[in-house]
Amino acid sequence: MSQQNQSSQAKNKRKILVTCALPYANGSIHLGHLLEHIQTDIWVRFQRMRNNETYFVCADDAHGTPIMLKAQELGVTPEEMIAGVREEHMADFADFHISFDNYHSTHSDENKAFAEEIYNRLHAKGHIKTRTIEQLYDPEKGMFLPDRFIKGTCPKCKSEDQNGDSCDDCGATYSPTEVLNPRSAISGATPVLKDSEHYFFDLPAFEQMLKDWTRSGALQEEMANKLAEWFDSGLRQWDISRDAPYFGFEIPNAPGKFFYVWLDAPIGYMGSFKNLCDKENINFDDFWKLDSEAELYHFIGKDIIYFHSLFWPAMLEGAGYRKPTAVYAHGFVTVNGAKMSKSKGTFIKGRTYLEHLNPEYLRYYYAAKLTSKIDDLDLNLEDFAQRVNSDLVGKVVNIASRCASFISKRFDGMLSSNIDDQVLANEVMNAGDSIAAHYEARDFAKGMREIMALADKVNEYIAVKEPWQLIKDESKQQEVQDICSLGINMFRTLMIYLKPVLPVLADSTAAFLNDELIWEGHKTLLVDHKINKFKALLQRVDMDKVNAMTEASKDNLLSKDDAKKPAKKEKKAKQVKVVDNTAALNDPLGCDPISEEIQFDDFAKIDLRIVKIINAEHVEKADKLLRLTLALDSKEEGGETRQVFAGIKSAYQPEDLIGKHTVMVANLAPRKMRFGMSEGMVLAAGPGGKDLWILNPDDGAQPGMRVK
Ligand code: NOT
Ligand code: ZN
Repeated sequence: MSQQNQSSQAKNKRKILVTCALPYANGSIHLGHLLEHIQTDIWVRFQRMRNNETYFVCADDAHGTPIMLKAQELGVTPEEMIAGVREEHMADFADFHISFDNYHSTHSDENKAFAEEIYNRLHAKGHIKTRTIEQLYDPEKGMFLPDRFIKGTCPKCKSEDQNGDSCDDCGATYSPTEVLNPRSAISGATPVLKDSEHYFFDLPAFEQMLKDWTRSGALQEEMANKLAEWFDSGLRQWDISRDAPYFGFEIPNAPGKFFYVWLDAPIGYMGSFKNLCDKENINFDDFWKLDSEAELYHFIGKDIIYFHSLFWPAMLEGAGYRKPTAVYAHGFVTVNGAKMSKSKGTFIKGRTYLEHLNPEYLRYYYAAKLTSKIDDLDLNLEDFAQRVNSDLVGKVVNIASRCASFISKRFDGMLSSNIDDQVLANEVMNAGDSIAAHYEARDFAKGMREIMALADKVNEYIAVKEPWQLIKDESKQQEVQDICSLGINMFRTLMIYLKPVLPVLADSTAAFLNDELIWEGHKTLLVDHKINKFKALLQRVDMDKVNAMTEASKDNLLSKDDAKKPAKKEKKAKQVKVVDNTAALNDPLGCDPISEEIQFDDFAKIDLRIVKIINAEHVEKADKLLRLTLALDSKEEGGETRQVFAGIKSAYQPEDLIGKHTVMVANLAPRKMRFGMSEGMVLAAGPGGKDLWILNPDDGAQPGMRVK
């Protein structure tokens, strides 16, 4: 790098501090937490690759009543319990390659000092108010009860054994004092009302500042809209104190009163960073003082927006610290289209995943689906396997495996000094800026799509050139070396782009190529360069292992709650013969053509559509199946298409089907078959064999029509 270049880089070097939400110290890390940690880690690794001075800190959120009670239940001190959980969390994150610079605890000296300092400053400025409130108290246990520790009868529908603040049966929400026949979930005693003086943070005093900050670009659009609603309904003072016994920090000059866990949780970001600064001689104030030019980002889940976009900036402002540059919220993870469920085995712990699958698969899948929006993200396990196999194994690593053996066997591991196709090389090299912009904007899905489109082009180039044919011709040896060298180079450039997502694959690639894969390397090619022998870089995702993981999740997560619930009565299914047996034929393993009775609601969920068969072909080694390509609308090109395997070979030759119309189930979850993904199901009527009927184009039904 030229000197000029170096100094302009130093000038542009940003100082960035990044956090993700602090996991509670009483539970295991699951795939929901990991969405956030992976998202943040990718962004951080990208910033580091761009030579920005970047720090990534997190901690366990160690305070509060649930943690105190859990420790009692286990017969250990809260300190012992949180120490053990922190070790477990750190190991889980490390194994998913989350590259924290520091992982601390909110139960730390640093955090205590900041919590007291911030509170004292707010107090001095008159932002702390006190007021006596009446609350439910467990006389046996001798403690005030948080809402979730009160059980009783719903005041609206009279359903028994409901929560202190909401009813699972009728969905009503209410105040814990309205619950009928209330009892303490801890001791079973009947709670009594008792007075206590509480400390409040005067949030309404910060309304104007918060409104300005909301419009400063610090928040995603959806979040700013949510805030506008909160402003409309009026800000309220925030109760920041809890009475002893409580596991937390005692409030200065308020014996027996403790900071509510949510007060010192965000301060935990500062505490963890201070702990890092002291270890590594970093200037804390550069990042937190009022006029700091450093950037501060919090990555969080959508459920805790309120704390990060109202309380936290107001506390910082009131205490004379800088506010976050931005708060980035993401949605929740669903698995196979539904909320993670213990009974289905889709409530998957990080550790259980690691026992069965490579963490980089999940990093890639999340990256391929993450946008800058707050939408939920579905981890469809079949799609997960299919996507990782087709993109990473089938596209990216495939480039290296197609080219590497020729280079090592025939050319002594040397890459050529000729560039066989400069246009292709330029296209791949020039994509760096656009891919970087997608990373910066947290639009990882777009970035991954762009990278995979380039991988497709490189594979196409190799397929057209057919080096495996040329190698047989003595006079074409140079050409083979040139083609395979370009292939290896393009693989290298793509791996530079993927390095924030796939740090381990990038490391093995670096070792294979004798190159460090720094970001700037995307602008250059390796010529006359020696590489090492190629070893398999990535295994395909094995669906058996995915299934073993969900099986294992069914066992290890059976909680007390699940055990208590009566098993759902198995409805005796009345069996009805289906008219059409395409479903059975569609599955090469043979599936039961008899199905159970369904309700109207189940039927209404089925999206039946008229589609046009735009291609049909034989499937090698399948005696019943045809591979169909279906157009879901009547557009000539560019419309939505689906691949479906249909068991209608007994009735049709592929060429007879092209141009015909049929009805398909358009919202069936994609399913991986031995021959590829089947993205729906087509319906045909008839007894089977030669007699299976579909629609003719002149029947009047047009593609895109819904079937009523
Ligand atoms: N432990 C909390 C949770 O919802 C997150 C705390 C994040 C830190 O899991 N805080 N703030 N503000
Ligand atoms: Zn109710």
